[in-house]
Amino acid sequence: MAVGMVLGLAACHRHNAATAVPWHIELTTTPAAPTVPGTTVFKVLVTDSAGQQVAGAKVTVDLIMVTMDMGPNQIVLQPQPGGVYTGSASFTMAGPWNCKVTVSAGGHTQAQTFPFTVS
Ligand SMILES: [Cu+2]
Repeated sequence: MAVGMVLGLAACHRHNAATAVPWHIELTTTPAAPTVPGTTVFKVLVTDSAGQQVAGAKVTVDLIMVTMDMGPNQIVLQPQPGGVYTGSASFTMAGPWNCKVTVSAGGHTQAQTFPFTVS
């Protein structure tokens, strides 16, 4: 008796970029605990689901205060070697913030939010 195998999931969705989604988005900041006043450096590493670096992406970071509307505060990160993107910005108030990282490449856009407490 033949045993049927269903392999359809692996090919269910393709994008132009030769990267397997979903991506893994990793954010590190310097300093790790941001302060006001102060400048925070944002470093984002993007890898695909196969562990390969995602280069040539547009990466933005939106700083969104959780407890009130502080207005838009978005930076566009600059590409570095190795699927890394960096930039710097300043938080405008102490308290709870969300850093929304948005990555776009090859027709795929993926966002991830990282919470920070700014002191
Ligand atoms: Cu505020």
